Amino acid sequence: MNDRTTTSDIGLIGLAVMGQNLVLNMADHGFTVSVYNRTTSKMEDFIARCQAGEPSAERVIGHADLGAFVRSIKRPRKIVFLVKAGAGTDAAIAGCLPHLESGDIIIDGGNANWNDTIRREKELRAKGFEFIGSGVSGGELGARFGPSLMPGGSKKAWKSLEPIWRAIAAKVDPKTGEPLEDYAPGKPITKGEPCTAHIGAGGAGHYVKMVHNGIEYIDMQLICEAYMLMKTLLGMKPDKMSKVFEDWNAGDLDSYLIQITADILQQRDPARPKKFLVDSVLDTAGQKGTGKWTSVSALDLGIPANAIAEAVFARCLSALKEERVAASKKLKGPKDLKEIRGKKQLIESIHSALYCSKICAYAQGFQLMAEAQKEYDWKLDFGAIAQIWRGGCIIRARFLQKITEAYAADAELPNLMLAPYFRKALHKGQDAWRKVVSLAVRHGVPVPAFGSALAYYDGYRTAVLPANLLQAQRDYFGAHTYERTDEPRGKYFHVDWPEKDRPQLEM
Ligand code: NBP
Repeated sequence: MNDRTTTSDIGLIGLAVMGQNLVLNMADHGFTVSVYNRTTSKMEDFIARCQAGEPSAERVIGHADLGAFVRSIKRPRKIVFLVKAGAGTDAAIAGCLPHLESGDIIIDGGNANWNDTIRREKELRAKGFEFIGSGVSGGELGARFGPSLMPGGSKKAWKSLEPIWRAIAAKVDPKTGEPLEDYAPGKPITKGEPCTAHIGAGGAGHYVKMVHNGIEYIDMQLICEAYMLMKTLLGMKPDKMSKVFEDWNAGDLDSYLIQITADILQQRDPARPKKFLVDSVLDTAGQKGTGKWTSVSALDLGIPANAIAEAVFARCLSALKEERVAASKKLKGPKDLKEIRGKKQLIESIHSALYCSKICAYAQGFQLMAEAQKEYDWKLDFGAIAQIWRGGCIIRARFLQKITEAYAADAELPNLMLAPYFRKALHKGQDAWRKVVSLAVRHGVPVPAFGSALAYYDGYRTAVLPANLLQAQRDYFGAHTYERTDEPRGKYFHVDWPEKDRPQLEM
């Protein structure tokens, strides 16, 4: 594409939406970036687009030849891969390896499964290369103007990548945690605290990105349930609900997802301008797998991330559109319902239900990461993780500052719900939260995320659960043994159940 002999600061392979935007972000911050794409015409189109209107175009160097691309980068080379996760990443890395030299650093910025990242790191380390698996969050706009970046890998490799990652990451005000978002092409934000930090070794970065996405699933589902309640129980139109979300965005629910919900609900349908677009969007949600991975990991590690899993199942249920339509004609809901009064009060209660459920959802995500760090021998800094999520990413929210503060006050916090700020919020909101869930149940409105978050709260605060009976059942049919309330933990007993008089046997 060009024959410049410049040595670039970094290289990037994969010029789809994320790659293109990350390249422009790096170039805006003064880094020279060599770029390569499997399909050369896409690279050429991108270079042409840069030259037609991007202020930093001169720092973007296109290459059609992979060897020339690699040779154009300063050593030790840093090469970011932003290609389709899974087999695409393996193939792209394999194609590049013959051109690399020992000590070069491969950075996978795709949505890799952390198990793949652990495997790739081991394989590449054995061949003499460094490997960083970095979560990149914030979609297209985040990549362009400041993503949240979650890198995992060796400290040595991170040291080399750090100046670039810190420069291009989203920035927040260090005191308030508010995102600094006034960034235009060619005029990047250089002040503020960057939303990136070394997460840990191996797959830690991609694991934390995965949990971020799991939380994103539940955050979105909770908002959708609030919308469903206002629509179904109160008959509110999208523009009226938009106003409610806008009001909420000025308070403790202030977040990117609440803001875009307010925007979405105002949007008219271009095809039918008298209608709101949201009413024309089919109610089936897609998914790419990171919510499922989070739930599978929670099941593997034995962590009760039930609300996160429920958000994944809610998408699965939404996908059964034809079945639901057929069932809606056959399965009856509750009858003789009274008209709902006290609209303003119910909206306030829905706000409380949303906020309390959100606290539970984050508590689950952080509890999961705490277990994962034990399992995979990582050292995660939960305050720093919340800090990284304050800007750039999809779940950015004022709320995250409170999580950072909670872990700053107690780094060993066993559960976020126990931090004084969140405990107080749960105590204050729980009556309204219970009212909303019972009203929804009474009226047959599905609120799986509100309900499962409440079950988590109640389960976690219950000193004696019915698992005594459950364990007895297990011992009855499978001799699985049980521990006793009046004996130290770790001593196991079994009884021959049908013969009631038999003495207990200590195992
Ligand atoms: P896609 O995930 O759609 O991937 C397209 C890119 O992968 C193209 O450049 C394509 O090259 C390249 N590619 C494929 Br497919 N197979 C390849 C192979 N075997 N060898 C080399 N290149 C190959 O792009 P995206 O949406 O920009 O996402 C990039 C990564 O970032 C993904 O892992 C994604 O999960 C992650 N991510 C995406 C978002 C988002 O909002 N989109 C957010 C955060 C993270 P081609 O042009 O020759 O087909």
